[in-house]
Amino acid sequence: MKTKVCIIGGGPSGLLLSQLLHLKGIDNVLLEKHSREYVLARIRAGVLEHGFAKLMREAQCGERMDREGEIHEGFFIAHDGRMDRVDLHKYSGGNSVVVYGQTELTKDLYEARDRTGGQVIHNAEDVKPHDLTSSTPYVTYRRGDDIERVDCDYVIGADGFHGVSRKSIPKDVLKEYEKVYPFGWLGVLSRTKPVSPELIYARHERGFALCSLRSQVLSRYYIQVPLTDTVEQWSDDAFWAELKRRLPDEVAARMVTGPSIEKSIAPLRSFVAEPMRWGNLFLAGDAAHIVPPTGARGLNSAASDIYYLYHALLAHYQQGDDSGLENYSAKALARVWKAQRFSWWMTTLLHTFPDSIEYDRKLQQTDLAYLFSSEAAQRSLAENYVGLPF
Ligand code: FAS
Ligand code: PHB
Repeated sequence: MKTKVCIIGGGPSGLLLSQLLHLKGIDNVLLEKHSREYVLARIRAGVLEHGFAKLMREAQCGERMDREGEIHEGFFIAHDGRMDRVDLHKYSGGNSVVVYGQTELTKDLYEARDRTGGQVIHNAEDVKPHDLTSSTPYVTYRRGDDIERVDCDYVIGADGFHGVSRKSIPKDVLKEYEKVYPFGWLGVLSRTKPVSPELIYARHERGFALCSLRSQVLSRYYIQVPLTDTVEQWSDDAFWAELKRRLPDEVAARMVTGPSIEKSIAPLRSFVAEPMRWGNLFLAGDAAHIVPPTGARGLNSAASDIYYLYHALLAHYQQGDDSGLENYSAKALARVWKAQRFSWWMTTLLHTFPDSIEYDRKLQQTDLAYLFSSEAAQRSLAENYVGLPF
């Protein structure tokens, strides 16, 4: 088959770009290696920057997000036996974030693609991009015994950290930067009333904890665990007991516990691949960069990639202007690295590091004391958390 843009990966990055391009009449085909059920079974991000929410509305996919999502104008940091609130609205010049699960957002994007006759091909196996530096790139994939081919102008690698796209860039061209953290997050989803109307990030000597939510009847909690831990080692009771130990007494006392409906451990890493373009291949989202989820930048870093790619492809097809495509990698990476910095800072501030010394712990306490004594510091945190401009 022939199309203008072939998108590899049916996660939020690929789907959002596919829908945005479609609405502007730019023909595209999306290849996803798994079934839709498999993709939608993954529990991931929960906080959307205002820029991401705006893109969802522009893609005509924001209606349920606006109806069911929650606008959050602040969050708490629990530390040293106290709770301090970060006023996002005040310190970001009136912005906020939307709390709405990535699973729901991905569902909305799939439904939009269905509604608009999108060409989304699931269970596309052995997807392989070819001739990426030629003017006639193409992508092959296997459906059962048949090898199918998609001829296109551009290939978008939105296939996540483990995808095929980044690996299609020659090793002597690609530069990878990685930082692996010596711990992971054990996450639990439970049909319980959230312990707090706003998120609580907790720094505790036993380890980091996070109280988040998906709705007023669906809570999402995390605790920092050693990389050697497995989900099987953590009963629900053990999880709830440890979470409470890391929270202020008054929060722990009102915690509503219940059976976990999802429980998983995610390792924490910071990762960036440069460049994000090679020939007519453009990387977007987790295919090019990963952050520890502490600053809620993962999914949101994908948003600016999609925004830049969408406008660059629009300029190419509508005005013959290729400046956006030429500048994509540099422009996307400039914002990606700022999200990397913020995520690293939040992670370093709030987690306990196995090899830390007393001096490090004093610095963490001082960083928090400075944060809540300085409007400038809170403005910096707030502008990063609600999302730097695209
Ligand atoms: P995705 O990985 O979501 O999607 C890529 C898609 O490509 C997948 O559907 C995959 O099946 C498909 N694919 C892969 N290889 C392919 C191939 N060869 N051919 C075809 N298709 C292929 N971010 C936050 O902001 N907050 C969080 O709390 C948070 N928690 C996370 C927990 C986990 C366990 C993980 C892994 C990530 C988490 N993230 C979080 C980050 C996450 O939300 C990503 O930023 C987001 O999924 C990025 O979306 P995509 O770029 O679309 O990549
Ligand atoms: C979540 O709700 O899953 C979530 C929220 C904020 C984060 C990370 C995860 O920083």
